[in-house]
Amino acid sequence: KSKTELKNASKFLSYVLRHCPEDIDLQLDSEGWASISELIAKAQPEIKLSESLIIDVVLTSDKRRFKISDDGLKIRANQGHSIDVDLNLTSKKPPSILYHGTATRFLDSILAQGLVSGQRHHVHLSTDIATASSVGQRYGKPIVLKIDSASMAAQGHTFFLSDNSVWLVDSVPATFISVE
Ligand code: HQG
Repeated sequence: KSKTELKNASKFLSYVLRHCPEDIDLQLDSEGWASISELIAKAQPEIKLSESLIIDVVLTSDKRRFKISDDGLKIRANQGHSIDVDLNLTSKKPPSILYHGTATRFLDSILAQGLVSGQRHHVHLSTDIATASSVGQRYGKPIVLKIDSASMAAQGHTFFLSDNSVWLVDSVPATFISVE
């Protein structure tokens, strides 16, 4: 399969599994799972998916965005949803420092209000600067913020680790943020 084919399928899966399943009349269960056969049927004629294409997208995804259920029948996104799904995330003690990549144009607002989750369920944080920088690049000139996650955890903020190793938290007050 070509890179373009994989990328288009990945973008389509992100869209329907994280944000708008109703656009193709797809049912997700309360934990965000969709039946793979139903997904393939309902994706047509918008995009031609097959089981092997979906498996290739899951296996080649740089960020491991999706997961196939143990029985092989269902798929869901590991994080990044704007729709209400319960991923059954368990809270976990974070590393003492985490990073958030954003665009320079958001900096003033972030330093005034802290990081907020916006459309998504959580603020997304990374363990490394390079990942954070590439996340920030999506919105403009990237800037990496350093988050004092140890102090946040000590003060009662709950952190979660997604299946694809993204750290998630409800919000980050400005006092815990510095420019890396
Ligand atoms: C910014 C991608 C102004 C925030 C990535 C970000 C990630 C504020 C944007 C995942 C703000 C939200 C999530 C405030 C936050 N004022 N701007 N107070 N608080 N922001 O896309 O973290 O490729 O919802 O800095 O890799 O960029 O889709 O979040 O710039 O893991 O799999 O508001 O999405 O993964 O943007 O990205 P997003 P994000 P995928």
